[in-house]
Amino acid sequence: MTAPVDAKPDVIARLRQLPMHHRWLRWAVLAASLAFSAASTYYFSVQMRQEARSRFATIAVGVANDVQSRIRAYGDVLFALRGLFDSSDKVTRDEFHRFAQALSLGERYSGVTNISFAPRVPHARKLQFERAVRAETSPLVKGLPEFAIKPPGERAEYLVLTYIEPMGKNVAAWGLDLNADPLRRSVIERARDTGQMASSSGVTLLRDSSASVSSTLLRLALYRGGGVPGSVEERERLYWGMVGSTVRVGELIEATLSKEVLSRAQLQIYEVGNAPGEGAAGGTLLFDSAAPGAAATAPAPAEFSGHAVTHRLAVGDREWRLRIVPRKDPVDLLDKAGTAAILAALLAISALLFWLMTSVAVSESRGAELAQRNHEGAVLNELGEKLYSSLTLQAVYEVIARHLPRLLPETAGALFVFESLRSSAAVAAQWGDPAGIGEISTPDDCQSLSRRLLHSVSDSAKAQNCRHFRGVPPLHYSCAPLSAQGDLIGVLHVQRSRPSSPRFSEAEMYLVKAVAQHAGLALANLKLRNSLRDQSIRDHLTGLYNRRFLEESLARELARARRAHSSFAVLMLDVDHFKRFNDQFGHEAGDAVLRALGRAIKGSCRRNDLPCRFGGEEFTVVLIDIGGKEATQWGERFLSRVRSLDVESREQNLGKITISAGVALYPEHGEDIETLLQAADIALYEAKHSGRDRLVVYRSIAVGAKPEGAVMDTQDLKPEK
Ligand code: GH3
Ligand code: MG
Ligand code: MG
Repeated sequence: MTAPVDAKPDVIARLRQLPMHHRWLRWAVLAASLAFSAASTYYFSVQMRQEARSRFATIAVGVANDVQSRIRAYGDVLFALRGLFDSSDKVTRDEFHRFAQALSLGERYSGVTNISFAPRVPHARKLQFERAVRAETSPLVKGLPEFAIKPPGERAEYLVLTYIEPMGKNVAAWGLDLNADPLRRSVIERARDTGQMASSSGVTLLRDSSASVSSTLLRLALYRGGGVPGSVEERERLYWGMVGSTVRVGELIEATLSKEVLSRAQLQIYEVGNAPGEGAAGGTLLFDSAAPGAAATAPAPAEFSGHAVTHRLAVGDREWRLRIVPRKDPVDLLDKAGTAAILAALLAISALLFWLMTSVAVSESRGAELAQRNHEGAVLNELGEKLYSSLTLQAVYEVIARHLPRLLPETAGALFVFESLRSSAAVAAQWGDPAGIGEISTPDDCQSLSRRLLHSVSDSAKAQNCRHFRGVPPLHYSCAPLSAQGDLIGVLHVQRSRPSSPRFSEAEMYLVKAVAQHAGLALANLKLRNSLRDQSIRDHLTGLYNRRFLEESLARELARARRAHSSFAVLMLDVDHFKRFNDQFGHEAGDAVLRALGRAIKGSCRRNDLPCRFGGEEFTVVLIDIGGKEATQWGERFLSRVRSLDVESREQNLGKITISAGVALYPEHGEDIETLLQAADIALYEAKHSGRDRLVVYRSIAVGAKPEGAVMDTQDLKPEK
């Protein structure tokens, strides 16, 4: 029985050691998984941005490459022109026209507004040169205004735009001295000195009245003898003219880049200057796809400028800086949705994990609770069994005191039991060291008794308290009434052994109630059993033991005396002329005499003696551990006590009562019950015959004390030894 009960706390302890018992664990796992979710989402979004950035960078590289190859193609036109002039002594206006026709400038080189040829004219040959041009008969010059070098004025040398293809809208520039304008002159000097293509951007053409149309001039020098001479001096000496072309930047871009590309990105082109301090960031804005009149698209939102890509391109001897900014978020909507989906999935997994861990923790705590309930159930069963098998009140109290600390750990308490109905209840059992326990003087002193219900207090400072405390009541306590067949017979009081302990749980209150019920029933059973036993061994009129009990007890006493070599006396008592009380005063009076004698006998006996009613008006008293002398003295004393009894019935005095007594001693007068009882009876008979109201010891007959007329009879009756 005890083994499984004691095994339970191990199960509870083991359950308490499981990892899920730690409440913080699932929170830690939740925090870790949330941190992991955030970190992964951040990592994915960074990856995605980088990918978007590199995707856009690829587009930008494409744009830069397209523009670069277009510009290279424009440069190639100039080199072809130089080839034309190098390969012939004189290139006529018609030949130049046919060359331009062959190139189909308008279709194949969009943005190129013209190609031109300008010979170097020293001041001395100015008039001669003008005359020669005016004398040209080519149909190309028919109807044109009269040729003259512009702007007017005398200069040491002129570089005169002579052939221009197509002439149409460019006629304003015919005859222009390129040396006259400082910007144009600087390109020419660079082209002359390097022999390479030189460029100047941000120029507004004469034909373009609107200043917002920016153009680039490309120039390539012509040297006598063809090719490019080896040194700067040679180049300055042999330089005789210049071929060039003019490119409108806006048109160039429109022809190069598709609308689709321009709708995805804003393109800005700056010319990077050569002036000191003019860094890459500076420069003249040549083109902006967002400027009105250009591609006429809205500028890229500022938030995407972080994705801007810059490329540098060589244009003649100058550099262009291309700035390409995305106009739409380069991060795909799908990618964004993907990141959000990853985040959502990770959060869902975190939540699921937390939920699972919480479920496991709850199951574990339920398991521990179940094991605890099992343990309590087993202890409660054991307590019940022990209570119901207890034979004495003391045993019941001991069972309570021993089991309650196991059933309700960290508690102290006491069992109050009423000694009889309407008396006060004293502490019958206690465990732990209950504080301030007093006494229950009236049922009103305990709330559980006045309400007949469990009274549980979780904060005695705020509750209506019981009055059975000495001083301040404990902070948490519970009282349960003990009842038996509807009568309140006591109280089970339980309190926390330490004030810091938690209040009583529902389960603990249930246990207090259950123990009180068990204890009440056990005490009631015990009382019932005791009263039944009393009924079977006692005579109900006098309250003395009956004859059956006398015979049983005498057998026990005989065995004990034999073992202990001790002695005892058997006294047979008989009321003298008892019939007279009945006859004279009625049966009730006889009963009153018997009751009075019963009280007197009980009052004269010690705890271990056996006072019995043998039957009718005869009594037997067994005096334990006593010799003949003391037994005689006791008998004489008792006879005189009876003489002085004053018994009344129906307010009538019954007069003097006397009794006769016969005494037999163990071991002198017999060693078995029958012999001893017979000997005492013979002695009693002798007492009656010798005059009543006296005591006769059996031996005295045997020895021959010879009471009148009885000697022969008694000798005949004397039991064999
Ligand atoms: P003696 O001195 O010789 O003993 O005379 P006695 O009258 O006492 O003796 P006896 O045996 O003749 O009478 C006993 C009477 O006791 C007979 C019976 O009616 C009466 N008696 C027996 N038991 C009870 C009882 O429980 N109550 C009452 N009232 N009378 C009883
Ligand atoms: Mg009698
Ligand atoms: Mg009698």
